[in-house]
Amino acid sequence: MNKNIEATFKLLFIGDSGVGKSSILLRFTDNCFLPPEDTGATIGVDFKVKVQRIQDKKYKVTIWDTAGQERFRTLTSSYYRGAQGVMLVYDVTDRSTFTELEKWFDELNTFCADPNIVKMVVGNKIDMAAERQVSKEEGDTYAKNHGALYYECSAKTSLDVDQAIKALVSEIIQRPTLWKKSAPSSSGSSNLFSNSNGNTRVGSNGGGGADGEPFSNCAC
Ligand SMILES: Nc1nc2c(ncn2[C@@H]2O[C@H](COP(=O)(O)OP(=O)(O)O)[C@@H](O)[C@H]2O)c(=O)[nH]1
Ligand SMILES: [Mg+2]
Repeated sequence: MNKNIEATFKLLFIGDSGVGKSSILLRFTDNCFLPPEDTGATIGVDFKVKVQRIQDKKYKVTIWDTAGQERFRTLTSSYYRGAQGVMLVYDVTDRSTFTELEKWFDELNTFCADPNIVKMVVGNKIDMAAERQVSKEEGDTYAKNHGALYYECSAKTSLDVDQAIKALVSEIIQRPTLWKKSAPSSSGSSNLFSNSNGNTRVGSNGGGGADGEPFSNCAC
């Protein structure tokens, strides 16, 4: 399978606790949504892996999730290292999580200085339309002002989850300087295992590719 993989990308989620980062990840990789009482206990892996097909080419996408450290704002540089794409997630029904994006952008810019890294602001929980506190237009304008893509989605109904991640990966593909490097990165050791459907789990700190594929190697 690896012979057919064009490249391996590292994406990661940041944003306040409770906005739905782990739920988006689970929806994308396993196409399921856990009830609220199960999310805290069950979710909290380092990263998950999924092969994404774009224009007849296959890309291995490793998506990193926090195990709750964002609550204490203790994400470290190793979480960010080697990422080509970042999703800054907020909850459209909770304006404070939108306001807090400013701090997440600050942290991202501190740890990831590469101006080419693809950023995407994601408004989640759009299934709760009656409770919406941030309009699509406001989210879109905010993202544009920060040089980021913008998507809204619902991990619960699955609306636009795949589309958002696919758009992020497509944008990374458009920026080959982010990932077409000849030499392996020394910035992190990879410890990646995927099962037979190429679709899960296990990680260690640090970024990087796997199995001789092109390495993620951004300047962060
Ligand atoms: N209605 C709704 N609830 C969601 C959605 N995504 C996540 N949640 C709920 O929001 C809470 C926090 O989700 P979680 O994925 O743990 O957020 P994280 O802390 O950012 O990883 C949980 O109770 C989820 O069930 C969504 O799209 N719609
Ligand atoms: Mg989580």
